Amino acid sequence: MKAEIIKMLKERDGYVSGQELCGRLGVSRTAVWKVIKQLQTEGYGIEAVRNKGYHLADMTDVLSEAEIRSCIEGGPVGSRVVYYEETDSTNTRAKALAEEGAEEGTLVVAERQNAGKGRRGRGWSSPPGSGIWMSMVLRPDIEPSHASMVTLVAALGVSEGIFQVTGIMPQIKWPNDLVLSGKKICGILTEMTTELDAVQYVVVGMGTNVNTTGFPEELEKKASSLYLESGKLWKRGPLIGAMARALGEYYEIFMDAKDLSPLKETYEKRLANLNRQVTVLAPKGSYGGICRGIDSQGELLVELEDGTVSRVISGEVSVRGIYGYV
Ligand code: BT5
Repeated sequence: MKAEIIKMLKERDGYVSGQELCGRLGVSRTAVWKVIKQLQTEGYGIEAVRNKGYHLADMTDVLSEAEIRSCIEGGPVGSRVVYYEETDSTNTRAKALAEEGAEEGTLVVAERQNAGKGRRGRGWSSPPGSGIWMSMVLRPDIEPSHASMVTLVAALGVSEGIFQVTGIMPQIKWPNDLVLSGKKICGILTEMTTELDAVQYVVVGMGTNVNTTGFPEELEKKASSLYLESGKLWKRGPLIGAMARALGEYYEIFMDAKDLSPLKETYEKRLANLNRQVTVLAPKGSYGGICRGIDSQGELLVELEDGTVSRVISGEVSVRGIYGYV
């Protein structure tokens, strides 16, 4: 039935009504709806409009090495592009390339990841056709203890790229998420390899939900996409190009200063929960306070009830606002 529904949707420029699908396939509306939901979570851009039916969005948004290259204008990020139709994880691929000597700025992009990674062993849902799953190789001359700042630089770059293409500026949920309307649209995973106390390379993976029309049940409440937030489908090539350019610019500023002092003000403007009550979930227990921004090392400043300021280091902690996930 799935294949038949896809076929019918592909053959029609406009909408196919639910009734027509039910009639042709001899099944109930609920059965059709279930298959549509399933297809959406697999990455099909199916729009469902009341009183009209279902419509498969124009899939001119093709990702390929040539398409990505054509959207990259130079600059340090994207000097080399490696593209996979399907891979385990672009971070794993980028690390393997870095081990083989891949230069700084190498960008690895996949249409689909079958083992997308979040932090601390968590997974990252990466269906084909709707998201940007990419990782870059960096070789910063910084101390290993400073590498976590690269995550904040990446959050600035990705949010700027999104803004330049869509006009929508996501907020940053420190340290590694971008959010819109309180839901996660992007997650960042930074991994580092050191040798003799020096950074050998850093791989920064960025997963952005672009044209995702629906999420698996367990993510529905906390995940969103640029499509769901803007009502528009976006071409991923130009988004990758804008992200790469902005990432490169912020990265150069960061590397000149070797800390976040020149970027702190911009970061704080985008910081979700600035001057709001947050809860810090640390392994030794949780505590509350008011988020007061970041310091030049990228630590989150949380003002406690007695007026002292706690510096939260990313890693083992999570920060929540008082209203749920953000
Ligand atoms: C992250 O981890 O947010 C980092 C995600 C990094 C993904 C990119 S994609 C390209 C590169 N290659 C990889 O293999 N990874 C990187 P964390 O903060 O641990 O969040 C993970 C949690 O986010 C999961 O446990 C889910 O609850 C949720 N999640 C999973 N997939 C999601 C999605 N597509 N959108 C929003 N939330 C998602």
